Amino acid sequence: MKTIFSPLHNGHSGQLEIIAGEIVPGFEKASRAEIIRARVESEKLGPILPPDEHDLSTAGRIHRSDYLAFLPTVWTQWQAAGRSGSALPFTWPTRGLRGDVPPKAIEALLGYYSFDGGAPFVAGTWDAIKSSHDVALTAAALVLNGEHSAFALCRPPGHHAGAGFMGGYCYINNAAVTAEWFRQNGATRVTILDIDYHHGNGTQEIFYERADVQVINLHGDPMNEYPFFLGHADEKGSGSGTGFNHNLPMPAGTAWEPWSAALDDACKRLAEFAPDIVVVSLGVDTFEKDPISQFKLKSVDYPKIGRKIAELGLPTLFVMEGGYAVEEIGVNAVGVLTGFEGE
Ligand code: Q9C
Ligand code: ZN
Repeated sequence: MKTIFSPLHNGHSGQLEIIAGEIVPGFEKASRAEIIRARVESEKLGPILPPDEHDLSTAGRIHRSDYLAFLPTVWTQWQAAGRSGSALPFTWPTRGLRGDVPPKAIEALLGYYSFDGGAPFVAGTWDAIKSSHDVALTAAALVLNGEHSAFALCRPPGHHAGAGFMGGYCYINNAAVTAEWFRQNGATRVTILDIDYHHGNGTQEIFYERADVQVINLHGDPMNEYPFFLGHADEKGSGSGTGFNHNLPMPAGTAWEPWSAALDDACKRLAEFAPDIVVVSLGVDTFEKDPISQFKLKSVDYPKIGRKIAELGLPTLFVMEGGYAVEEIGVNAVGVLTGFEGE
């Protein structure tokens, strides 16, 4: 399996976040991608190739054009306002406020285009976002051109980003862009199978009214887990998309047995849909030692996940999402891929 990777992700580093009332270094850090890349090498998964440049036309079909135009300007606007540190919002247009009037001040625009304070900008953030997008589309092209699978080693991740907002470390929804690109380039049906610990709220929103892209999510129950405000089992799609969104929320403490039963359920629904291509939103924050998550999967479980996905027998694109136990992130993420290849 080929891996697509760009070192430009490294410019998106040094961010801070507030968690449990404390300011801490961001969990979504550059070493995550570097450690996965090193594991791809040491496991001899296959060649590691740089991305080709792709324009934002496909992203423009799933994201709002004003949102996409805003992202490359954030750091410049932040600096022009005399700020330093990380560009972060602290005001959001929730119920009772005007969410229909884009403001002018940069800190207000950041709130207008986000659903939380979890997507900071530093100087290299836009170049990292764009490189992650290019990584995803370059890997997608490998699969469309006949490779059975490919690994998009994306950083930053994407699945929390919706049509018009960022959040949860995500800016452009890389997996959603590839699904749309597959649809534009000959695939009739695509499934996005999201196995990140957190519900992929952005992906769900983007495809919620569509019957051509099935979205299946396995995740921590949003009653008690981020992103809290989407991801319940009764969200099944709307309009012609009704029946094409599947949520499988699970409680804190979920270990391999119930989690893999949910994956079997997901694979059954996926097989019934019979997509031409599967896009896996690959998060390994389901790991027992993940610092911000509550599931109990072990390193030996990740190859079993890959094997179950391989049994579908479909062309598969793996798109990297979350996973914050940095020490084991390479073993776990690449474990899924080697499991898929049957090693
Ligand atoms: N201070 C992914 O796994 N943290 N994202 C809230 C707000 C939420 C996880 C941060 C964790 C987001 C791609
Ligand atoms: Zn996650």
